[in-house]
Amino acid sequence: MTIRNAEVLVTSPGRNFVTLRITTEDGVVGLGDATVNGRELATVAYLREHVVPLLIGKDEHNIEDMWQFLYRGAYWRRGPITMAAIAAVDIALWDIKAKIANLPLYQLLGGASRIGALAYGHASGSDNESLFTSIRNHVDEGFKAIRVQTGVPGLGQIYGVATDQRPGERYDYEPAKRLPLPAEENWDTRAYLRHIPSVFAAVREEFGPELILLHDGHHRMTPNQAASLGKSLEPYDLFWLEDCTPGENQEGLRRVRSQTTTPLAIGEVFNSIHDYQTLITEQLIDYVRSAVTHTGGITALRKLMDFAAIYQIKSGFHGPTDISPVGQAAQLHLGMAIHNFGIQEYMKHSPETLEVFKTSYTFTDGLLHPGNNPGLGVDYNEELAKSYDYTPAYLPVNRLLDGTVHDW
Ligand code: KDG
Ligand code: MG
Repeated sequence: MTIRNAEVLVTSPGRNFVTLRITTEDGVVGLGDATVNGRELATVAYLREHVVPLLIGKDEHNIEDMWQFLYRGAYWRRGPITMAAIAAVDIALWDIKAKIANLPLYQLLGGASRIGALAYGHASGSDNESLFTSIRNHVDEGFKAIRVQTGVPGLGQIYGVATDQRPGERYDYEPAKRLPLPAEENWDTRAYLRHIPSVFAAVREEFGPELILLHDGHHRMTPNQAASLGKSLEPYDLFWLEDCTPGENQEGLRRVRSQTTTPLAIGEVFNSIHDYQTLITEQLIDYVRSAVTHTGGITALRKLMDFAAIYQIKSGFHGPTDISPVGQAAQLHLGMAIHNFGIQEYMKHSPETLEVFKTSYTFTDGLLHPGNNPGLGVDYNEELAKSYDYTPAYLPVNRLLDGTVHDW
């Protein structure tokens, strides 16, 4: 019952991923995800230099003890790099435990609380016509819930808007560009606020009241602006408005909450339960956006969701393509088991990525299911992975029209 080996694997099948592979003396292999988009080599170094030496010879079964050892033992707590490194260890150990039990991981977390996890896809368009095509593509694929992002007249490339899709094409949006310097985008919040309600009005007019719609504000508004947007979107019955304002200012959400009944989701850049303390205890949000990868793994995210459950707050785990298939599988198992599951973000990985990471999760009639293979249900094709060299990539930087750096 000891860990024999732990390796940090980096691959780039279209985009970068950092994977931790732990092997026990008995030859059981567990995988964990430590990908932090645009800062990948920081988690590689943290794991290789500071964590892997601590794992060798330890009992793979003592997951809680290992979590506390890595969190409290480092003295320097929290932060995306530390918490992604801890997450990778935690996910890999849960994978191993479930494989030894010969059960899919969700069975160890309490069993299935539902037949599948309601998933939302990303649709976007530079104008309404191309947005409608993208929404139709997602509906045709079976999505019952769709995030809607749109271009804003007068602005160029902005967050969440992919190259316009043609009918039947795969939606493909990778904001981290493989460039020596970050791309720079322009932003004008007033133009955005003027435009967005008309887009949701047009989408409801075209697609009717049933389709579940979501929107991501991507941290760009002040609490007052966010309150105004939330109010103006109320007639269009959003499932949520995400990251309407930067979440570090937890008190700022009081202003938003008091002004609008549009449901709010926050937390993809958080990495600890403590980042949510005010938001949860004062019921200032409706959905927790953390990813298992960036929040210290299954052990930590399950505690966070139990805390949220007391306040009727549900999950909406972050699932863009920068969460690897390993991280996505881990949060699907958790989402199957917890009572307060809400929705799962599902941005499909590229075919190249899914050849490196063989997954057992399925998507049918709008629902994701983690599959019933023992463990997470993900295999890593090392030979193929080695053929995709790490390539530096940066997320964009956002500037207001006068050149001031703004939240991206
Ligand atoms: O790496 C940044 C992305 O994960 C983020 O921009 C995606 O906001 C995002 C979302 O809601 O998926
Ligand atoms: Mg987001």
